[in-house]
Amino acid sequence: MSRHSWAEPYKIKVVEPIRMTTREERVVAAREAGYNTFLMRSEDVYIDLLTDSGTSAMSDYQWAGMMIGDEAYAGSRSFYNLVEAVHDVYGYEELVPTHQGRGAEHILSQILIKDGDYVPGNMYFTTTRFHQEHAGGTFVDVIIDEAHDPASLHPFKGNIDLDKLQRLIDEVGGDKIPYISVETNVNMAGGQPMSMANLKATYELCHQHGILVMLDATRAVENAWFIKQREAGYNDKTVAEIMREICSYSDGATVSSKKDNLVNIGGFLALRDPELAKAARALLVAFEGLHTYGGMSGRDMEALARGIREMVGTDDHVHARVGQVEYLGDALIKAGVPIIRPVGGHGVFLDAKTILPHIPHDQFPAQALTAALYIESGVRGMERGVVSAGRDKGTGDHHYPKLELVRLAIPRRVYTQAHMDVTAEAVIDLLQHPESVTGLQFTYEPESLRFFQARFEPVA
Ligand code: PM9
Repeated sequence: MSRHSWAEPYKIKVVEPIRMTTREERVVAAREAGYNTFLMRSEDVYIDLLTDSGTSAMSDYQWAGMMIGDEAYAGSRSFYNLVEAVHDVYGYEELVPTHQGRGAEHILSQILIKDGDYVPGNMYFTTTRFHQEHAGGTFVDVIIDEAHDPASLHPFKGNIDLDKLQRLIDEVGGDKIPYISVETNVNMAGGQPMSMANLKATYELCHQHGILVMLDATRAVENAWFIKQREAGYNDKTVAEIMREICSYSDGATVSSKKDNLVNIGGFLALRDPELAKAARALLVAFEGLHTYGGMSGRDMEALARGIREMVGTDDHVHARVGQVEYLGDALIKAGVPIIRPVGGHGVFLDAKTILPHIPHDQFPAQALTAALYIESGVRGMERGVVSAGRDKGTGDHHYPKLELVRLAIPRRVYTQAHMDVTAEAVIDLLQHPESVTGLQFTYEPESLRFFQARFEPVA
């Protein structure tokens, strides 16, 4: 029988009730949270699309693993299960476990970046750039221009622009670039993949100049799925095979296990070079925990080892995951809502600049739209625009990214298609009256990673 539709490769065994609030309650909740969805209580949210990070539903097999996690301080059996899973699925020999992705970014940045170094990357990520700058480096964006254009239908908007990279190498010299940070399925570009051909070419260019290639493999499985769909020669390969090939063009990776890996907490730095791993472990024991647990408990590591195998166990998993995101994206495209296209792997991104042309960029259109969507519908998204981009360290001015977005990130295996329908209706209804949304101004602006804890009020 040939299949025309896909369906989730699981059925639901446990449910968690959610509660619809009244508009009056949400007006108060938004004001009390300073119009920042990070500062809201989850109990005040109906459909929570703040993030796909740490919000996945684990399988019964993972929960069973939680019961047999080995909580030994040193040499936990669960750690060795994790080492084997990372080796089998990603292909790296050296594992440095951390409490989550930014723990791995911290350690990688500290062991490789010196004051005055440059770290190129395919668009910035907030915590990644923070740690690069914190270590004395300067981030340089070398993603292709199409990534900054919401309407471009380029199939691999996460690609590195090799000319931009070559220009940087010519300008500053390879010895000032310890590594390139290559993100799979680029989050801030809208969950956009890079092609295998581009990754391979990047690896070759970097190795000619003695520059290491470090992946941010946080959403590599979603990237592998897009390669299978879009790149010639990969349709007959499994996502597991494509994953191994992706990692083969790298010297290591940081991973936030709270995404692809299907757990609620955890992460790791994986490396090939044992000497580099030794340097990483020296810092690990000071900042995260012993080298056989990082920041994780034994049960966390057991569930993670199982999640890593499960994410590539069958292609049906990632098909259904990306398929659900596409379902929401397609409903919005059909209704004429401007979103980042092609629809990304982990969420749908509303183009706030186009939706709210009356709000100047320094009054934070995406932050304002995120708050308005919550107030009107109880759906919680996240700003990914000027607030997230922060300020230039030198001039103190806002970074003004070309993309000013509201991200609706879909947790894995959590919501149903009906939740996607309700979300699409909420966005479409709100866009009937975009002029009712007003700009925002800071009442509190943290010095770094300001989007997490900033507070706002409507501009009078
Ligand atoms: N990403 C997200 O919602 C959670 C924090 S919001 C800033 O998208 C990449 C590509 C990520 C990521 C987190 C991290 C950091 C690194 N790289 O949150 O520390 O998307 O586990 O990972 C979030 P941790």
